[in-house]
Amino acid sequence: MNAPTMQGLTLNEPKYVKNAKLIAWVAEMAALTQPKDIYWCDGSEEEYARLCQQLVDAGTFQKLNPAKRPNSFLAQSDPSDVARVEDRTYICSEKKEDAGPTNNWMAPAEMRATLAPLFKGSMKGRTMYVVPFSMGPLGSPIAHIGIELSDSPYVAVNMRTMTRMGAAVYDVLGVDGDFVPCVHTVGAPLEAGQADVKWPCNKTKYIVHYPETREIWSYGSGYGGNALLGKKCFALRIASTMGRDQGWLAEHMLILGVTNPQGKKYHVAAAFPSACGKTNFSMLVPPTGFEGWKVTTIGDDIAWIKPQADGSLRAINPEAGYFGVAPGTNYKTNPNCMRSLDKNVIFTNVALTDDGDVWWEGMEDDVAGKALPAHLIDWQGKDWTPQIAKETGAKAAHPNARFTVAAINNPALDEAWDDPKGVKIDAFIFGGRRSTTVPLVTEARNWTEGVYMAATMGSETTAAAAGQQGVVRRDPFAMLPFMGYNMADYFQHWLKLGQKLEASGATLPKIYTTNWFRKGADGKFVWPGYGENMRVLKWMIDRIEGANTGSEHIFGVSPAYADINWTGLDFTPAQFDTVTSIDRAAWLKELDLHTELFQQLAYHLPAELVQTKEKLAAGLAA
Ligand code: SAT
Ligand code: MN
Repeated sequence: MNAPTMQGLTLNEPKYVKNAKLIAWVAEMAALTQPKDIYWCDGSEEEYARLCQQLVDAGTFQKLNPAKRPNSFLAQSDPSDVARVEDRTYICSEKKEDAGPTNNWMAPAEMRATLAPLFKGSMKGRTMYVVPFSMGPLGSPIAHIGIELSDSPYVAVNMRTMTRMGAAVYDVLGVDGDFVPCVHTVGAPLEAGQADVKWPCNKTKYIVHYPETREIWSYGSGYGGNALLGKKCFALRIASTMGRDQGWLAEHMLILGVTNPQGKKYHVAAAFPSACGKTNFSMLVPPTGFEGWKVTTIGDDIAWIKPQADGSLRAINPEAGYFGVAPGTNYKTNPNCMRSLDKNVIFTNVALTDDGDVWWEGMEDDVAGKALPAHLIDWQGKDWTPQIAKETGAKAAHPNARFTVAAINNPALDEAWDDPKGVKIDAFIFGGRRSTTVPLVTEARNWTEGVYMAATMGSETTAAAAGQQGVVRRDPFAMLPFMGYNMADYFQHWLKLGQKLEASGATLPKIYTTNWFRKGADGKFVWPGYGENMRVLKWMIDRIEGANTGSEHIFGVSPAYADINWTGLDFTPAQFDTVTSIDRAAWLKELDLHTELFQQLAYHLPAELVQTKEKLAAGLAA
């Protein structure tokens, strides 16, 4: 068609693009944002290499030493653009109640009027990349398609790793297929003759979702979940509303397979807030004492879960790569991850070594007493030495520094990771980051109590979001920053789904809460975590198999010391007590915070949850 746009731009869409709605939308967005040209990504290897080289030439990427990290690059972002911006993220439903009290809201018409002048001409002097992607295996009944228009080649190459991106998406889309339109600009137009910067972005930022029309508009940031719109924006915020309307779940969950020595396999979906070790848990290496056990990764961050006719729940990972936190990752905490990062990686905001490799805080902790590098270039391009770090506290890598790597790099990748049917879920885990109060592991007695535990989960904030770190906030289902609609309606959606599955006679997945992060009197973590979490996982599987281990307390069922396999780990009953004990006074205060949350979410809050709270409170008082 090659329709000219207002600026005399030609769309130049490839012959295989036949979707009229898509072509018209690209023309409309080009007329609005006025890029200098339009480039349709095909997702090929050659294209990836070419765009990476272009990013090197522009100074955004540094090519790492190919002898150390083949085909890998380092990007250092603008220091003001390093994390998700929750206070700039909006759910623009027609009615405020539909966004709910936990989301920023603006009426769609008002937001459109706010964004129009910002997007007008926002891509001047830049190329608009048309990025076609499938969230989930191409053509899977659980998958959905999106098209991202972005003026950032960094976004285009990251999307190729993070999603099934490329020309094959147009075959699935066909002439009249549906897609979620995603528009992204860094908000830094180039006037004629103006030189570009390494990491263009804008002080003003808007991450906007229109759930009713299923659109995403992102302005001003080039980083992570603000800019890679398939991830949190589509796969969680928009998809959660699709799930509400269509009867399925879009969750902030890893999915792992765990196979016992007899070859029986289970699948677990686990929700943790950002930067609380989801990638580590999904790639867990069973420790000494668990010979013959195997853990395999289906996904590390997001799960789309659809109920089946037989009452089971089947899950896919909508993503195709990992955008994981680098600091703290090493051969001890996550050896599979370290091996995944051997080649073909984009690193963002880690430090550069003098021999052209990468480094981040914690990388040296795999071997006791290992020396720090004598000199690095830190994530802001400045000299870093152990001495400077000691004197100024300067971090070599930003605490939210990330790697972008394809799932196929992961040596622990599950053979079903790309199966369009997904995998059957046997258990859900909800894990917060709490220094106190919440015990190591608790099994809910029933679905409603499980939903209650997930709904009232609290967690200490991390560097994944801009703002203060380490303060406890309620983070229901680890979805607080990612909910596309009213949180109380979402609780109801979970309860209803459980009732529906139960009515079909199916065995519901068990629901657990965990807390790997309790601290002792010395302020240090007591539970060793990482691979040792297998010990807790095994107890859950024993329970799924019907073992009557553990004992019931006010909140559910937790293991006794003797119920856990301790072979190969020196962990005393006293230490176990520190991570499992229930402090009644602390829990009474905790329940007050649940009350506060329920007051905030009073509109549409399911009565079952209030009743559950009263039951727990009565148990505590007894
Ligand atoms: O920056 S992202 O939103 O993609 C990562 C995260 O917060 O989990
Ligand atoms: Mn996440």
